[in-house]
Amino acid sequence: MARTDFRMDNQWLPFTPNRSFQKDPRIFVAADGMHFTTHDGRQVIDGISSLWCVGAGHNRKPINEAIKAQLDTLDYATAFSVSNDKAFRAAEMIAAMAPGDLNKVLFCNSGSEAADTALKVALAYHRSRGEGHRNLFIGRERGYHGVNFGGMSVGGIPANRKMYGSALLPRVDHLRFIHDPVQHAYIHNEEPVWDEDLLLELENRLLPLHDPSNVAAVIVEPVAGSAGWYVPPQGYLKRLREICDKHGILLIFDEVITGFGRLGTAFASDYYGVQPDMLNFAKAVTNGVIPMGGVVCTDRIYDTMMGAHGSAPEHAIEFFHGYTYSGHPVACAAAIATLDLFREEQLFERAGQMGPVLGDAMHSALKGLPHVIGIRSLGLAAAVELAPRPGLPGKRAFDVFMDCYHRGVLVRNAGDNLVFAPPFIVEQSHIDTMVGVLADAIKRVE
Ligand code: PXG
Repeated sequence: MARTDFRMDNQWLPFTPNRSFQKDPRIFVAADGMHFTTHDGRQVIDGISSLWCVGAGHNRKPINEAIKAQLDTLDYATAFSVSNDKAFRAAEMIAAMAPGDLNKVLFCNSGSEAADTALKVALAYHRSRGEGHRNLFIGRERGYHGVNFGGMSVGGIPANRKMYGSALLPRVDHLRFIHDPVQHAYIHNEEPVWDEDLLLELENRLLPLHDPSNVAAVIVEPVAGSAGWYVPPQGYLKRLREICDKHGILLIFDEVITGFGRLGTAFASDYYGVQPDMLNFAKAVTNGVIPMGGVVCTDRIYDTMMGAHGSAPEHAIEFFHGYTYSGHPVACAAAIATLDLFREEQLFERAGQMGPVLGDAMHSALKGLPHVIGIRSLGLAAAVELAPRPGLPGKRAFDVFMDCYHRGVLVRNAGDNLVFAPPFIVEQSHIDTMVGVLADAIKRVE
């Protein structure tokens, strides 16, 4: 049991097994660079950038200083019918980084809100064009777009459908998942080449079934992140773009994980050379320090929405949506400082360089170990998949996660995957420790 001088009776922990946590608490009290300090004074490597957020590492002075300065200048201003200078500047920087004509940023506060915002833009956009019948969404099995009802509906997480299925959006269908555990169990910084065309199903089954003229948008994560870092087949996203274009369907990339450097480029959209109509972001945009999310839309979407109201009085709101904290000045100050820091320290390039180092270490240390049935690395993230313990899916990976934590490494267990996605400042020595500790834990686990 931990030595704590605080009560632990009142926080109900999110996405956490609360009962086991109470028996063996894992509590951080400080962080710097690549490391946390725990409540009992130990150092733990943040092997997952605190769930894909902290690209620049912890406790970065330029970000902290920008936040402090913002608090002393403009702490908060409402976002509706007025705005603030930092929100315009942050939007300008994000639009400049985003590919092509993705130039219009709608701010929100999380990836979940970004998902719901993008789905609402899709409905409103089609309605503005006189195609209100386009109201069906297509997501993908095992997709994760957050916890709100829209994101859960287009997501493909079985536990969500089990628990909340009765309240999910009705007009949704799903693409097949993008994994072949036989042919492509091991992927090392490459795009797997499939014999089969995974998107034939969309063209030959889903679209004819629903009629393409009823489909508002397809939403996918370019690389399936929280499911356990699953990489799309070569050409998949390009072909998805072509199919959407052919049928007037909007394509939404959820880049909450892949956005801001994880693949060594600003966005996965750049990595794959495919531009969506909307791009969702969150997490690393502020280095995780202050909540922020958003959706970048094309000029075409924005112009259409504005044009549709050409005959409406000028005081009419064109998009009936927004959050109290959309474009919060403190979050925007954090975003501005974070994006400056990414550029000054060339951290995306660094993520691109360190990715193969992580991938090499994972493949060479873990392939062939007991229970290992797959390893996938791309960009600065890598996953090892374990065979599930019979009757107890996820338990083997959970045990490995706990073992690693106690030996000073924070890894992410996702189903029976263990995933590393370290800050971009990671060094070879951290990778050696992370992967060494993980390998030992896998050797020990039953
Ligand atoms: N979209 C994607 C692609 C995400 O990965 C969200 C939306 C939701 O974001 P918020 O900010 O509402 O949590 C996410 C969140 C994991 C893991 O294990 C990943 C996320 C959340 C929790 C765990 O990789 N991503």
